[in-house]
Amino acid sequence: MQTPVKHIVHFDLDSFFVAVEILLDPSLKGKPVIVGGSAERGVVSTCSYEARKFGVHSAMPMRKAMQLCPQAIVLRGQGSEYSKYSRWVTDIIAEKVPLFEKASIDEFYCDLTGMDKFFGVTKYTQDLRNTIIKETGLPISCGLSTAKFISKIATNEAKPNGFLQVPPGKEKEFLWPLSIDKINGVGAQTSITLKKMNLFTMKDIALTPVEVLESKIGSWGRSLWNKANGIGSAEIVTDWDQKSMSRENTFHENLTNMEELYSQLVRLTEKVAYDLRSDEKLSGCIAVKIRYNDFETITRQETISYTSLDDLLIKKAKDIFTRAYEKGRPIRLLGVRLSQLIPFTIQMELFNNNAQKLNLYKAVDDIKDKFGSKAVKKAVTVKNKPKEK
Ligand code: TTP
Ligand code: MG
Repeated sequence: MQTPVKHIVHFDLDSFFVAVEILLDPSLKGKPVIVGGSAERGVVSTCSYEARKFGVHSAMPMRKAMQLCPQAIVLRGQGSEYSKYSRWVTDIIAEKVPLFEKASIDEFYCDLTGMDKFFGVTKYTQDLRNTIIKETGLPISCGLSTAKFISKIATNEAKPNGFLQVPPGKEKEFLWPLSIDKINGVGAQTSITLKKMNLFTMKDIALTPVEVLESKIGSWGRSLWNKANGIGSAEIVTDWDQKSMSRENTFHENLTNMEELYSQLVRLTEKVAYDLRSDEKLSGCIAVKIRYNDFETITRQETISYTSLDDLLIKKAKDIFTRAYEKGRPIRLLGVRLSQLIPFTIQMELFNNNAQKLNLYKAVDDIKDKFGSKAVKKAVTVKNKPKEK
């Protein structure tokens, strides 16, 4: 039996952080705008399409961006607003599409297979895109095809503010003229290797024996060859919002001392934040679990701006704990759980002075990887260390 054709839409907001800034200050519209860190040490988070004309792009050092486009308006960014709009778009999609995956702060895959029986998938996609634009005011582009990677490329080709459909059977027609650099995962090094082999377009890849590709670029060769031939996954990860990460600790002796409890909370949050960064995720929800000595257990959670930074998570964990804990009552277990996880495919934390913080945490993570988690601790967790079971 032939597998039915899949209909996969990929959505990605256009110059997302800047688009939010424009909603907050419409006078920025049409101007070269950069969201990023300081001119000395920061990098560009993103920029408006007007600034892109000057060659500015994400992850470029701010110093270079300012040389290329000195007239640009530079903003430091506001994480909580971006999280709010990201959630708004997620809610609109969730209401209209049962099978969808949030692939990053501003991109989504939706499986519309089956809906073609009731509505045209093209019309459904266009209507959904228009609804997002109308309700939130944010420009968004999308691509519709039979596989995730083709739809993502179609979105990029449609940007800014466009829609591109690659109908079933037309995959090669669309893919073959494209440069290999348009394929997600072809890094700078692979690109050089392939170009040395005189392979420049997807057609060149498709017409090269797969064994030759494998011998030059390893296992990635087959996956690239498959892509060039229009073969790719259409599987939507639907349980992305049910996954969570947690750390908890049962104490030898029940605790009532606030300082000790706070220091335990910091330790647990540090550990789970480390897990989060190791898994290259951001979290949008934090929960604190308290088990009293009589085994009564309470869990309180709070939605937060997407983050992977220790200090923001620790602050929230402490807030939640302080509100939930009945002071003086002995505690036998504490836990911290992070949920609403989204891939950290972007350097989301790079606004304000977060780049430096993230680098610091990453450096600490590296030491923990090398020497174990006990190697580095914050001062507060060293001072008050209760016995663990
Ligand atoms: P992208 O979707 O990659 O970029 P974009 O939305 O700004 O522009 P477009 O999609 O139209 O090309 O990333 C989404 C947001 O993630 C972006 O607005 C800012 C943030 N980001 C960073 O902070 N650092 C980065 O290196 C990248 C790529 C994105
Ligand atoms: Mg985007």
